[in-house]
Amino acid sequence: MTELIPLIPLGFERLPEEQMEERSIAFLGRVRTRRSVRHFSTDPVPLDVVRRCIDAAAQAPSGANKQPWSFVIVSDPSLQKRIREGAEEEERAFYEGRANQRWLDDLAPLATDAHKPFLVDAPVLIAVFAQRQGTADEQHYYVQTSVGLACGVLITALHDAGLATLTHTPSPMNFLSEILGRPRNERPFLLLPVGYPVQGCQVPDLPRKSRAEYLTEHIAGAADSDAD
Ligand code: IYR
Repeated sequence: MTELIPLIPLGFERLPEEQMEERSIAFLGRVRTRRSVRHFSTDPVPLDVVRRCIDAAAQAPSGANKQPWSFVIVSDPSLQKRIREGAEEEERAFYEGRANQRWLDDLAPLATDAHKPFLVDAPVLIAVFAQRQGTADEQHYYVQTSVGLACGVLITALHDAGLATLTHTPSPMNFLSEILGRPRNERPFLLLPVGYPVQGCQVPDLPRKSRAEYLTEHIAGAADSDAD
């Protein structure tokens, strides 16, 4: 017999519309200031804050509530050095031929290259692993979507807490599983340097798309017009 999960009251507070406006405006203002940072100060960061942001990420929804993610905090210079070496080896292969010309052309304006000093400068790396779909005793669902959602919460929580991140995805990242001794059912998903930007840090002046470019609306009764 299937055992149903017991139900509990939701505990949802309806906010007055004015407060909803205020909060959404304030949140948008804060997330608008998030940028990927490639130049980190070596200053240490409060690890409890980092752990709490990971707790926030672990509240993300996931397929059948399997929560198919593992997070690893690395704040050990010798491990960070090995991770840098592993990443730079993959990145050299990427920039010297694995990437197609179109991809290299798209990256050229960002001036990225195979050097990854941020992997040792940042006081913390968070390695995120995705637990594979099917193992002998458990099946996972929508793994990429679930772990991606958790990572979205993670970078937003870290930013909101006053920390800078870089969503770094050297590919392939098998070296991470080896260095960190992860079980075989876990695939590396994302490597996230976390810290403070270096003094005087600069970022490329990247535009975001405008609402008209990313939002389509179908609203009952609304005039179909470009007027506003
Ligand atoms: N992983 C490489 C290349 C790279 C790829 C994308 I897509 C970017 O947005 C940025 C970089 C690197 O980290 O340099």
